Amino acid sequence: MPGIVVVGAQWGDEGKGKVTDQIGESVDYCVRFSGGNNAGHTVVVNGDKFVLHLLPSGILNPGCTTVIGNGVVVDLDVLSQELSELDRRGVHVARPLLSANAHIIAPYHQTLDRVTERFAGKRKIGTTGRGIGPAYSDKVNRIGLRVQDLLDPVRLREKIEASLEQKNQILLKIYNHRPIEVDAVLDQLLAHAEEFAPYIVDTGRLLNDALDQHKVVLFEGAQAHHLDVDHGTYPYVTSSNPTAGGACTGSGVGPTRIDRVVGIAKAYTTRVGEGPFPTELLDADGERLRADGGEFGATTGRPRRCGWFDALAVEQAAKINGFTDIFLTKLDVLTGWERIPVCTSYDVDGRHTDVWPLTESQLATATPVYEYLPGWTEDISAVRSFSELPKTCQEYVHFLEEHVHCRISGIGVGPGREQTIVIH
Ligand code: 2SA
Ligand code: GDP
Ligand code: MG
Repeated sequence: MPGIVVVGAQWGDEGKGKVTDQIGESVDYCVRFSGGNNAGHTVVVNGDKFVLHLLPSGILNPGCTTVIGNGVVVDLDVLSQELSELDRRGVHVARPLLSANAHIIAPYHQTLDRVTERFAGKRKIGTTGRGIGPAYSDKVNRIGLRVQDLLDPVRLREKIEASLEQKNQILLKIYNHRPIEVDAVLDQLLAHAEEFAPYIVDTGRLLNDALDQHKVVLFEGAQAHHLDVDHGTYPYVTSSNPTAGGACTGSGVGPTRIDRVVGIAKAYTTRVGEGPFPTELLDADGERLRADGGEFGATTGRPRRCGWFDALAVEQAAKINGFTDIFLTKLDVLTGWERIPVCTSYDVDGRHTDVWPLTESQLATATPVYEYLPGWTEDISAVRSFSELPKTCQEYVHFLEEHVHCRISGIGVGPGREQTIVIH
């Protein structure tokens, strides 16, 4: 199984970091292919908690080479700080290899992200404010800065000048923001040139060579299916393709190299930021899920919106991403509910549907229709085999499998690496 893709099946924070780290014990390369430091991937090793933003979650496994692919947008300050922080905690890791074609998040991208959100009023997206959207929009507009530009300061300066010519007009005329100086940006970026230059490589060739040698390469998704700019709940999405196809374009390997696509789904649903969320609970039940699951943003600390498992949302993700299997996380969080609702269809304008709605307007009016499953009270966090789970808990898992049309191959029963049930 040399090429494995791990992607989120809902709206993010499903526990991709934990699963990637856990599978990472047996992989040679771990690759981030989309997003940037908007991601917050939590890994708990022997009780020590690490929250990774740009570093691939395989970094804590000795022997795993980490790669930041061309599809990622890189904040050099954050990358440098993340590495120093690990060092400070006594965790000495090999630096990630950086794609020469990955784009750089410049300070003006962050400024634009924040002012745009501030002035958007009720049209705001609820971004992480990390400059992700503006950096990707420069990439598509062909005025972006790339990691390889660190190797050519003259070219880098020209690109910053070109970009700022446009940005400063927008900032001044629309947001009444003072102009940003070319030199300040150039100095801030070049301060990292020496540090990262030896690690800038053609990561596409490197990964293809590794796959030719039957090495195991894991492509780690950030965010999730329903935050994908093409397939997600547009416009309330991130600006990249966190879906499985993005693993190919965002790292430079062809679809023929991918053998397995693992969807990570939480046993309930959460979302952070604005946008539709049919099964959201705005009552005490939602608060209980948030408290029991510790549902707060791993990057911004924002409280996550919580709701019941939405089988239509995960079934759609399974289909579009071609999941070979699903890893169901945080099942332990559902312990203690007398009955657990699962959304198996929507009522859309008086019409019943069991597939994901076609349009934004239909999704906006979709009302969830629930089926109720019996809960369990036993603590399952120390369970390591499926047959030891309470009967009703096993039934819950089988019910989800049936409704998302995909096999569940693993279950998370706690944040620790070892708190995992593998189903053969
Ligand atoms: P952006 O910043 O432009 O990517 O925001 C656009 C939307 O994407 C959502 N988004 C996320 N949703 C869940 N988790 C993410 N990572 C952090 C975490 C989030 C945090 O692990 O908790 O700490 O707040 C993430 N990153 C982006 C975002 O909420 C917008 O809806
Ligand atoms: P990611 O962005 O998908 O990597 O997920 P986050 O790290 O943002 O959020 C997932 C949270 O759930 C983290 O705090 C993890 O430590 C935690 N977690 C992951 N899997 C499990 C699980 O099976 N049970 C419990 N209780 N917590 C889990
Ligand atoms: Mg997260």
